[in-house]
Formats: sequence, structure tokens, C-alpha cells
Amino acid sequence: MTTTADVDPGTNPTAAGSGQNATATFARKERAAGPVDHGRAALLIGDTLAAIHEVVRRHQVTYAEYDALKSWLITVGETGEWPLFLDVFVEHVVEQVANADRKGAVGTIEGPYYIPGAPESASEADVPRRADEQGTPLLFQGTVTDLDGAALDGALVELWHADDAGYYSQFAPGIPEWNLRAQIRTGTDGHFLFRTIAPAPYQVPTDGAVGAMISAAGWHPWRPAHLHLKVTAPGRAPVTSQLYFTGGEYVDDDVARAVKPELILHPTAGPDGVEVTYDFRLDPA
Ligand code: MBD
Ligand code: FE
Repeated sequence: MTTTADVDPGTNPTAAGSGQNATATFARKERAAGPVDHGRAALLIGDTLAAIHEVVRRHQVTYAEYDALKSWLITVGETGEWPLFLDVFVEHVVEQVANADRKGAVGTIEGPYYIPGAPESASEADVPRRADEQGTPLLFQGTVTDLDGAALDGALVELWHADDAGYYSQFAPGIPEWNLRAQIRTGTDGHFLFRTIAPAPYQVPTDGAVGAMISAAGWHPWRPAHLHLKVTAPGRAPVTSQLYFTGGEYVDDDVARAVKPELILHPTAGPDGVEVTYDFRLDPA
């Protein structure tokens, strides 16, 4: 069994390392705490249990399989991989339901690796990266507008993404704290411009319980290369999104089912690397 104390302090990323960090990050998140609605709780809990009972009956689940499930659930908790598991296998449906009525920019799942409070710039940002950062230089720009296309002043565009090896700062060892994380506050023209590098595809850690489940099922553990974004503006509904690269590996077969056609970028060659423009139209709050 792997515990926090076992997490490799060096440069070798582990499922438990990123899992414990993702669990600690989620614990810091502000969540609306209201009174428990017992009717709603009974409905959701009751229907979830009924769905599990139905699978047991339909597939004649054995005690060996039941014990394997128990053991797996215990390990996922111990290694902190619940945020990873839920965001990869459940969040895309929650996002679909939550944002079904949007008229502006479509979004997708947030995933487990968002951290608020990245270094802020006005209008243009050199995204923090190492002197020897690997990967194709990427110039990513756009405009934040309302549904009518009017530029939004004072919008916040947050960007975070994996490096050229598929790792996120603050969730894999040996990467500077804010590496490949930045946020831009737009001016009156609503424009933002990030200078960064193109990320690599992301692999769900294969050495942990979530990876073991994926390989037991014979699936692949990959997400296509993606940029994460969160765009907020006064009086507007915030959007959490991801952008993918046309023709990229796994764009048509994301393990997290988070790709939508509207989110696929078509970069062009620039003087230094690749360039792409993508605008965000925000719904009213
Ligand atoms: C990721 O990088 C991610 O974006 C999601 C949704 C899940 C796991 C890892
Ligand atoms: Fe991601």
C-alpha cells in the first residue's frame, strides 16, 4: 500500500503523489454549504444504490468480485485518487447537465488539476515556464465578449496545462510551482494573449488504482493534449473549458469523454512555433 509518507520526493511522478495533491487541493475548494435536502438525498442515494443492485443481479456478481470491488474502493481512497476517478469518469455528464442551456461558449470538465491564484498579467502573458521548457512554442490569443460580440472589460482568463511530458505543476514532483499556469485580466478591448508551449497528451497514472481499473477493463488511459481555461467576467456566467488540437492523438477517443467539436483548435504555423485564436462569448449571469 502507498501512503503520503511513501510519495517519491524526487522527480518520479506516482499515482499516489498526484492523487494526494489533488485530494488536498479539493479540500481547499470553497463549496456552498446549505442544509441537507433529505428528499433529494434519498432520491439520489436510493437511485444510485438501486443501479448498483441492478448490476449485481443482471451480471450475477460473485463474492470474489464483490471483495475485489471493496479492496479497490479502499485503495482509491488511500492513494487520494477519488478526484481523478470522478473527474475522468463522471464529471463530463455533470457538466453536460449543468450547462445544457448555454447560448455562448460551450465548456467542458474542469478536471482535478486547477489551482486558483496563478500569476496575473494585463492583456498579455508570458506563461511561466522553465528555461529549458520542452515543446512547440504556442501563441494563443482571443477576445472575451458578451453574446452580442461586445468586448468585455475586466474579464479574467485563467490558463493551465500539462508540459511536454504530460505533467502538471503542483501535481508532479520537480516542476516550479506556477509552471504553465497564468491568468490575464482583459482591458476594454477584451483581448488576451498567452505565450506558452503546446502540451502533450495526458496519461492517467498507470501505477495506481484508477490505472489498474482501466487496464483490467482493457481500455487505454489517455486524454488528448489540451489547454484548460476558466473565463469569468462581471455580470457574466463563468465558463470552464478545455481546448484540443485538430488531428491530435486521442482527440476522437478521450478516456474522460470531454472533447466537443466546438473545442477543437486549428493552429497555424507562425514565425516561432504555432499560433491560434479562440474567442469566448459569455452568457449573462
Ligand atoms: C486531466 O489533466 C484532466 O484534464 C482531467 C479532466 C482528468 C485527469 C487529468
Ligand atoms: Fe488536464
